[in-house]
Order: sequence, then C-alpha cells, then structure tokens
Amino acid sequence: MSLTTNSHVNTWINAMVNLTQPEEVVWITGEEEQLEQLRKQACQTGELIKLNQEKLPGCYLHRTDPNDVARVEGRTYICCKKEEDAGPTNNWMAPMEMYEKLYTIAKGAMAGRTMYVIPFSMGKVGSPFAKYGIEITDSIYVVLNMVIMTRVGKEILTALGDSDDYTKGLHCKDQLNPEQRYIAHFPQDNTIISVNSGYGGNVLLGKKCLALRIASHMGHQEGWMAEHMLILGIENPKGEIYYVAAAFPSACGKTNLAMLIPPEIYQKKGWKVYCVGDDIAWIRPGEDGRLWAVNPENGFFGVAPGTSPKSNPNALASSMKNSIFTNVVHNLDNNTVWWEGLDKNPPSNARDWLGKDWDGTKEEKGAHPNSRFTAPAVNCPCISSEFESPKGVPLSAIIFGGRRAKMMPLVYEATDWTHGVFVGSIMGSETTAAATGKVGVVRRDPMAMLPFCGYNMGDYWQHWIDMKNKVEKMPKVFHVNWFRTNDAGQFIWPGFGDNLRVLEWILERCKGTLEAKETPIGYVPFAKDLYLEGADISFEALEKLLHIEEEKWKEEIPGIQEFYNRFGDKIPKDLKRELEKLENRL
Ligand code: OXD
Ligand code: MN
Repeated sequence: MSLTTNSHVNTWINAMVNLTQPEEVVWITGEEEQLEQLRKQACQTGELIKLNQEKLPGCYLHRTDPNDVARVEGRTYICCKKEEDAGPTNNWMAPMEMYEKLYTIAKGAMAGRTMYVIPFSMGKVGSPFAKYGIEITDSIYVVLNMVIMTRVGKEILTALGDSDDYTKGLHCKDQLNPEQRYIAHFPQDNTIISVNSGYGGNVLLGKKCLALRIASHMGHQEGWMAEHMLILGIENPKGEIYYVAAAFPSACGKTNLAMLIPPEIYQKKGWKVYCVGDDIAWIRPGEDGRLWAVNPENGFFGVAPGTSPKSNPNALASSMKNSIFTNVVHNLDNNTVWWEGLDKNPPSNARDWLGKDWDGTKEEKGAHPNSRFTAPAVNCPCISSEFESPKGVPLSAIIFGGRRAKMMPLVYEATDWTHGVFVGSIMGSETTAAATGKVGVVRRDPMAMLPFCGYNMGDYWQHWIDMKNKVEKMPKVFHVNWFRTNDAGQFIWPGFGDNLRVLEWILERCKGTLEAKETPIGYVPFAKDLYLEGADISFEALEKLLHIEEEKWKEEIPGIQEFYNRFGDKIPKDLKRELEKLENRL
C-alpha cells in the first residue's frame, strides 16, 4: 500500500508497477525493523554476508557481478531535448528514443521480484536547499546503501506533501547485461533510469545521478552550483575555523583530504580538521555576500584499497560499524574484511572479491581496485558540527586538483575568479579504476566534473564565471597536485596529513598575510613559506615541486586549445582570453 496520498507520486509508481510487473511492492519507511528484515532476507539469498558482529557490528559484505564493478561512462546519457544542450562531453540520445529503449528493457523486468520504493532526501529534510527523490529498485543492496548514503523514510513524503517537485528514479537490475546497461538522465523531466547494473555509482541514484548530473542542471537554472567536491573545516591554533571545498577526480584522494589528520607538530599547536563532506558540494550565494556549501549526502562511498590506519584512520573508523563493504576480501578466519593497502598481513584463509579461495600469496589482487565501503557520516570521528547545518558553511577557498606525475606544481593560486574558472576548466588527471576503461592515462577532467556535468560544459563554465556577479566575496581559487613522482616513480610530496601544510599556505593567502611568487600560470609559494618541520621532504625537493617548467606548460597549450575547440561557440570568451593570456605569458 502506498505511503502517500500525493497523486503525482502514486500515478508514477502505478505506471512503473504496470511496466516492470513486480510480484510485490514494498515502501521503505526508514524504520529499523523493516531494514533488519531486509538484511536477513539478503543474507538468506547470499546477496549479503553478515560479518563478525563483535568486530564489525552492523556490517555486511556484498559482491557485485564481475562485469559490473565501476561507473560506465560510455553508457551514461544526458537525454535533453537538444543535443547541443548535452554538449560534446556527454553521450546524448533524444528523450523519446531513450524512454522507448529503456521501457522495452524494463518491461516485465521485475516479474517474480519485489519492487522497493525509497523516498529519499539529498540534504537535510525540510531545509530549503534539500532536493527530494523517490528511487524504485529491485535490489535490497540498493535499499540498504541508499539508507546509509541519503536520508530515507516516511518524513520525506510528509515534507514533499502534494508537490510534484521530486526526482523520479527507476532502477532495475534486470539481467545485469553489460550490453544493455544504461544510466540515463532526463533533466527536463527530473527523471533518472538505470538498468542492468548493480554497482553503486550506477544505481544509488541520489549520488552521481541526482546530486551531480540532475542537480548541476537545476543549479544552472536556479543560480547555484552542484560540484564534485569535498568540504572541510580547518581550525587554526587561534580557534578560527575556515572552510574549503576541493574538486579532485574520482579516486584521487578526496576522502583522505576530507578526513585529514594534522601532522603531530600541527596537532601540538592546536590545529584541527573537520569533515563536512567527501564527494559532493552544493554551493550557493549566501545573504552575507559569501558562497556557502552543503554536503547533500549522509554517508561515504569510499574506495577501500589504500585506506589504512596510516592513510585515513577516520575513514577506517567510519566503516567499522553499520557499513556495507563491496568487492573486498573476505577473511574467513575471523569473518572480517581486508583489502590491499589496509596492512601488510593479508589473510591466509580468505575469499577474493570474486568469491574464489585466496590466500594472499597470489599475484592477483584480493580486493577489486574499485572496491568500496559505504559508511554512515555520523560514524566519522572528525565529522563537522556543521554537517547537519541546513545553510552549510562559508567557503574561503576552492581547490582544484588532479593526479599528475609530472609538470604540475604542488600548489598554485589563480589570479582572480575568472582565471580560477580557467584553471578548473583545464584540469587534467590520470584516470583511475573508479570508471571502466584504461587506467593511468591523462585526460582533461574540468572541475572533476567530466563524467558528472548534466549539461553542456561550455554553459557550465559560463555559469561558473557568472557566479562572480552574484557573490561579493568570492573564495580564492587554487590548484594542487600531491602526485608528482621522481625518476624512480615514487611520490615526492609525502601527502596525507602533510597536505595541511599546503592548506595552511592557502588560508594565509586567503587572509592576505603572505606574499607569493608571480609566475606565468599564477601565484606560487616561496618555498620558505611552507612549513616543513617534521615533514619527510627536503627544502630542495620542495623547491623542485614549486618550480614552473615553462617549456612543458607550452606543450600543454595545443591540447587545451583542441579541447576548447570541441565546444564551438559555447566556449566562454573569458576562457579563450585566459588561454591567450597564458600563452603570452609563457
Ligand atoms: C565516486 C566516484 O564513487 O567519483 O565518488 O566515482
Ligand atoms: Mn566521486
């Protein structure tokens, strides 16, 4: 029976029931009793494995189909009426054509299965900035992940009332056929349809699909921004807290930066870091002339491999209760989990992410490189007191970053907002396992939004530029690169907690208390201004990391030009001008 009298919702649900023909329809109320029943059921069918409840209370393990382990950018579509509104970086199909294709796939796809109806909110329920959605799915795994990642339950329907202002999301696992897998967005209808996948980024429709692709379109219409950014608060020894947002491509350390532990010497002085979000920021002009950011999510969908007590103890602690692990190693000796980089002691009696016997001596990795933990944000030891604040936090700085082994300095600052938009637009990064495709090749990933911008990227850049007319005190814009390597292929910058040293410089620049070196690409720190005491890097190595290799930058220009040319008339004039200016300065 429906949980709401909202006729828009009921008409749509009925249509989807007629289409997919489920055996039963279950509305998710958000109540623990119902969720516990679903967990039990999923354990009976093998969809979930209940882990050691003493060591990992409330935790479960799931394995996806081996052909279904990452986001599928090649099969992700923006289906707006005009192709040019999707732009050259998105796959496009006309809405009617895509609906027809997907309704043919979804026809009868839930026969013999249960349809779960999940009312959810991105952002705090009742906040003027929250966006409501309803996801229909035939997967208990999706229900339980959505419960962690978003706010789920009856109260969303109460807050929605009779309104039709909600995102419709249909997800059918169907046969998990990769040839028939589609993640389709209909921004003009506020609708998402995802078929033939069970992998988080493709099926937790509140996350990439709503909170980035659909929300970026909404933000363009409504005068705000939906960004692929972490948000963190930094408290200095004076007790002042500053907030920054940072955009890095998938699997480039956003979760690590968002939960950073200050180096010991900083801790002693009283520095503290608070996590507001690790993946998505919704950013709006505030009444006080600043930009304010909220994290619309309620949990973390973090990459497991590499997460360790050393690299990110806060993420690890977050995943130690009420969490779901996907595609990691199952340690059979104590019914816990393991992944590469957790520690140096792989279990000797285990199953790998495929469910095959694994003893840690094999060359093949035990956990999939894109294996994940889904953990409630409230578990995070450094979660910000502002995490639930409906109005969010004011931003002092916006930081872009990529994974670049060569050329890109440790940090540089844009000369003004428009130059900052330029810096974001030319971001490049080596690809990772978060999406299917080749790993380690440099691709342009503007603002880390290449796979997530729900409209023409040229219009998106113009929207960024125009924000300066809406906001008096714009945050300063920076670019960082933690990933420069030496000739032996080792990282030069120690990274992790030591990144606070760079953040300190950034905050000083925001306050206007430090001079910086003017270079053709922007302002770069004088090496003496980065505090190195206690860091495992020499002054000379730091100088190298801050050196601008002008010849290499010149070589980048044709690639940027070529990338910009793809946008034709949509490329903002301001960005073309910034590119010319860069060329002239080099
Ligand atoms: C993610 C991603 O899962 O960016 O956050 O792929
Ligand atoms: Mn992400």
